[in-house]
Amino acid sequence: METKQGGVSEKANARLGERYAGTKKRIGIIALLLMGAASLPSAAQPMAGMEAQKKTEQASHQGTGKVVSVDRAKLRIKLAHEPIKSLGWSAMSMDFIVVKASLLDGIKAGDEVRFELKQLKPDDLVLVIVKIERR
Ligand SMILES: [Cu+2]
Repeated sequence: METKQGGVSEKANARLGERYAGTKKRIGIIALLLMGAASLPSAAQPMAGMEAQKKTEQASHQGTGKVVSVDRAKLRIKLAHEPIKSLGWSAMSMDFIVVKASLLDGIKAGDEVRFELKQLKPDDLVLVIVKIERR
């Protein structure tokens, strides 16, 4: 039992050593990357700022598709949408919620539409339609 445990811990130590060596290597790479970033032309800096700002906003996604059915009272619309790359969604038919009934004014089954999906709250998993128009 004791010898077995000793063997295990020796192995664990060896593994820890490997991992430490790996970490050192990674730190070296990170340092090189940071040096690279520091030497980037200053024109790239506003872009980095914009990217950071984007993350604090709620994500918005554009889609296109065909209206299958509309349920104004329930704020629902069923769309056969085309792939939405920004979400990694393939084409499918599905129900969406619209933020307000007036968005559905003049929208009926069979219409070809373009729409915008948005999270209402940052941690919301549900994306709702905030804009929809015939195309
Ligand atoms: Cu879908």
